[in-house]
Amino acid sequence: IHRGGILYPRESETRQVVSLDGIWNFVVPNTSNPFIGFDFHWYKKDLKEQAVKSKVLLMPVPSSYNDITTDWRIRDHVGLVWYDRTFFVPKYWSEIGRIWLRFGSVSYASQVWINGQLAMSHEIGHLPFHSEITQYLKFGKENRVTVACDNTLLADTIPQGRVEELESGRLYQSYTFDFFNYAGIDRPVMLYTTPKTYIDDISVLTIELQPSLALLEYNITIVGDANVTCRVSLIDKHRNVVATADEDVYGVLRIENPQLWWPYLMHPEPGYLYTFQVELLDDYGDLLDKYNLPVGLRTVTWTNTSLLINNYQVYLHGFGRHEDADIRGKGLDLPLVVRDHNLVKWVGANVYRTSHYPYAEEIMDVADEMGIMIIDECSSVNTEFFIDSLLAKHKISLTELIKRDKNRPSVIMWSAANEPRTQKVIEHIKSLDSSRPTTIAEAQNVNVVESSRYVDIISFNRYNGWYNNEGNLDIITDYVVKEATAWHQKFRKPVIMQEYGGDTLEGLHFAPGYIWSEEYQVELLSKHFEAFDRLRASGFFIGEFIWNFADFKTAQTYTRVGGNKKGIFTRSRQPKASAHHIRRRYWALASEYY
Ligand code: BDP
Repeated sequence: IHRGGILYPRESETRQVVSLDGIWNFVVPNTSNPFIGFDFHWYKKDLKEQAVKSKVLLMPVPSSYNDITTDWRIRDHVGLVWYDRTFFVPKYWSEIGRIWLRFGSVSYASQVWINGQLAMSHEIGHLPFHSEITQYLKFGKENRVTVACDNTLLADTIPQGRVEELESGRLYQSYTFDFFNYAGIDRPVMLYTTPKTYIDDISVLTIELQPSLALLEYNITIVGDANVTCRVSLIDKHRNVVATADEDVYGVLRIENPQLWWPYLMHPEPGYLYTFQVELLDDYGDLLDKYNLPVGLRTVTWTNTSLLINNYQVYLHGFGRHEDADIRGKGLDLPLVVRDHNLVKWVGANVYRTSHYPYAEEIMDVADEMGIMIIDECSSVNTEFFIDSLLAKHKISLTELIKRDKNRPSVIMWSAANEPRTQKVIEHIKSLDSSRPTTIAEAQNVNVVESSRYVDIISFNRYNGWYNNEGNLDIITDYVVKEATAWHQKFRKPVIMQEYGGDTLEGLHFAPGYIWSEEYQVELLSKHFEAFDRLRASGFFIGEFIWNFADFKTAQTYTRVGGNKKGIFTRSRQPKASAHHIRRRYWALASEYY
């Protein structure tokens, strides 16, 4: 596996990108021998040639495979599945340098063969991986890519789970996290080219903002010929070059009268992006490689009572979310991505947390562009204990996440999730990026938690009027005020209510509000709003996040009717009464900025 940068494949004068998305062949091995694909080297020939024909299904990529068929055995499958497809590589590609294959994510452990040769493997879901595959390709001919994907979750996988054998002999995956364990090739697959000497990674950071000046620090990694000139330029929306440098792979650009990246609702033109253009030139001044990275100029700073973007205090009002939809599960779906962000804007939210794993890069692109702030969470949820191998993997997942998202202006905070040995994880984040604050969504009581000692911002999740005191709306306001205050007093840090809410079946009405009805959800939210207003007056409370943006699918349990229904939008992204209610509040909060 390639250990360098993980830049998103972008076309340029020197790079070509070809999508391998589409309908792939898909086989679920017979339960009598789950390893049959390895025993019989399924990667050496087309799946259609190997497996019984009726077993080869059509599987869209990107998509989770679970809800595509009508077979519950595929929905609840535990273990390996196989994918393949063929593709052509033009003859002239043999002259142009390097060919790469990149998966936006495969959930979870995966191995990839090109023409029968193992080309790469990767373990953690929700994160991209790529490798150079030039040496495995047949140029000017048909090629085959085969993927084996294993969704088994164990004590040392991320996330964790347990596999039991039922009396029927079937394997059953249990897990404690509250979202369906979707699996498969769930994000885009891209074939792309780079020259032999290429731009491997870019890091940018706004290091200073003065009234009419911004300083942007950059660091570029080049692989290949060391004798190249690296020229960088910052280009604005009107294609004007506003700053350039051509001395080194490291430097600081000075941008006069910069247009800053502002969060949505804080500026008439939020989400302003420049293009950070990197060019590699040879001795004759000829272009070898070129990469265009969208960047936003903005700073994030924090104190023990506040969070500041571009030196302005922000109040965060948004959601916890999921990548989840009917049929495609966690598969990337661009219409849904844009619809979701339009709803985020409609409701007047300025932030969301990527609970409980890193979201697709295409989603993050939309947030960057619209000025929606993101608390970027790594895939560690409900971690019950830490064995060394799990800690090592948790660090790998954070490294991969930060490498992927470090340049995104939308990412204003890293969330390391919940677990006991937090200190090591937070130290690891700080060693990779100290420019953003860290947090952890704490579900435990303030008196038993020590992990928040290490983070910069306290986040707590609490279900008053739901898991605690169900039906008793009148206790909510005081409980929330007391608890948030206790967190601040114990750790002297800014505090966010990172999750609160209640399940609501759309169309269920009761007056007065009764648990599960739309009225109850509205009242439950109102009681929290009262608490938040009191807390805001005390100065350390910096954000409110409703759980959840939309209804989502979970494992089958008797507490979930068709999934978790705490959304203010239904799973098909239509508003419940609560959405209209929140909209009034969020827009009123936003009016304070202007
Ligand atoms: C929280 C979890 C979240 C669940 C939520 C709930 O962080 O994943 O979906 O509870 O039960 O504690 O709705």
